[in-house]
Amino acid sequence: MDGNTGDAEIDHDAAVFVASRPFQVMLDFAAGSLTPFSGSFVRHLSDMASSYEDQEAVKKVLASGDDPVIYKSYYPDVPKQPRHMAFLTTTIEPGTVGSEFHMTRGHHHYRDSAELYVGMFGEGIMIMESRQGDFVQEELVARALIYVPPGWAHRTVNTGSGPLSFLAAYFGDAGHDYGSIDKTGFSRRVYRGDDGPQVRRPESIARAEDQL
Ligand code: S6P
Ligand code: ZN
Repeated sequence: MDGNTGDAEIDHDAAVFVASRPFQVMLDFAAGSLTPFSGSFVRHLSDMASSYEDQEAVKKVLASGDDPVIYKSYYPDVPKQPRHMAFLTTTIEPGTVGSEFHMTRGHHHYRDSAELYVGMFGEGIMIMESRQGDFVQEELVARALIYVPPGWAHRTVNTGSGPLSFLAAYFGDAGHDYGSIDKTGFSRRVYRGDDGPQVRRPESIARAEDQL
């Protein structure tokens, strides 16, 4: 058996496996970024205006000419293929839109698969909801690991007074389904309350349920 090709002779997945080489990047625990990174994206309020409950508050901010950065992500070049592991850092700026804390857009993965979150700095809450409607919230702080099982939509919310930064690792071929969350939203939202963050059903949903 040829040492260079022997595995390929018995690896029936080889046709879909994109070869790549090991690499190292540095996690910047102060800036919440990767060095070096291959790509990055920024989501401004206008990129996710419909995600927030208080549409009057969204319109007011955007009409003032402001379009604040809500979060920024950095990622390395990992093939979007089975058996690879993609990862990226995200830093959410502090603040609220109306009384709802800054948050990520939130998504399911097209291919239901697990994801691991690692808190780097700041204070936040991750809300997660299964396709069956089960809801779980977990605190995301420095050194917290949050395991998101396959089939659970997830959104991260910055409830602190400074930036919230974390690393997330997921399957290369997981894909991101934003459409279903854009359409139905999560059953709970995270609001600034007098005594700290409140995770509760939006008023509109609570009212509709009261009438049932
Ligand atoms: C990727 C993982 C996170 C988010 C990031 C931005 O699967 O869950 O890295 O991509 O926090 O959130 P979103 O909802 O805009 O992708
Ligand atoms: Zn994800």
